[in-house]
Amino acid sequence: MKQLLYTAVFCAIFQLFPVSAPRADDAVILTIDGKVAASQSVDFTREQLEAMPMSTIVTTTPWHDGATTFEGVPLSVLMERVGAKGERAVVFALNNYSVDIPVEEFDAYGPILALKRNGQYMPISDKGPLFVIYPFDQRPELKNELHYTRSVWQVRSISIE
Ligand SMILES: Nc1nc2c(c(=O)[nH]1)N[C@H]1C(S)=C(S)[C@@H](COP(=O)(O)O)O[C@H]1N2
Ligand SMILES: [Mo]
Repeated sequence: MKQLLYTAVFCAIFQLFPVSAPRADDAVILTIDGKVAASQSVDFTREQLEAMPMSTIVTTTPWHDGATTFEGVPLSVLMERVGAKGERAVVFALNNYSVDIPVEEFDAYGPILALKRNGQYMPISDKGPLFVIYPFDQRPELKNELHYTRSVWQVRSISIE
C-alpha cells in the first residue's frame, strides 16, 4: 500500500517536472548580414525570434491544403530590428535556393517569416524551420509566379544589399 503511495507521488512529481530531452536552445536558425546597423552579421535563435512581435496570417498557398494558419515575425519588424539600410533582401534557403525581394515589399504587403504552421514548428523536412509567407488570400494580387518565387522555405539567412 505504501509502495503504491510512493509510486503515485513519484508520478505526480514527474508530471510537474518532466525530464525533457535536451533542446538546442542556442542554435542559430537565422543570420542577417550586409547593410545592417551592426558591423557584423546578426544571428537569431528560435527563442530570440519568438521574443519579437509576432503576427499571424491565415491563407491558402500553392503548397498547403486549404486555409492554413502561419505564425511568425513580420519581415518589416526584422528589418527594423537589424537596422536594415539596403533596398533589397536576398533570402537564402538551406538548399541554396535564393531570391531577391525588394525591402519596401515588407511594409507594403506584410509577409512574415513563419515559424509555425497550424500551431506546430515546421521541421526542415516539411519546409521549415522558417518559411516566407505572404497574405495571399488577403492580397489576391500576390497570387502570381513572382510572389511564389519569393515564398522561400527552409530560410537560413538574409543578406541586405
Ligand atoms: N527553399 C526553397 N524555396 C523555394 C524554392 C526552392 O527551390 N527552394 N522554389 C521557389 C520557386 S521558384 C517557386 S515558383 C515556388 C515553387 O514551389 P513548387 O516547387 O511547389 O512549385 O517556391 C519557391 N520557394
Ligand atoms: Mo518558380
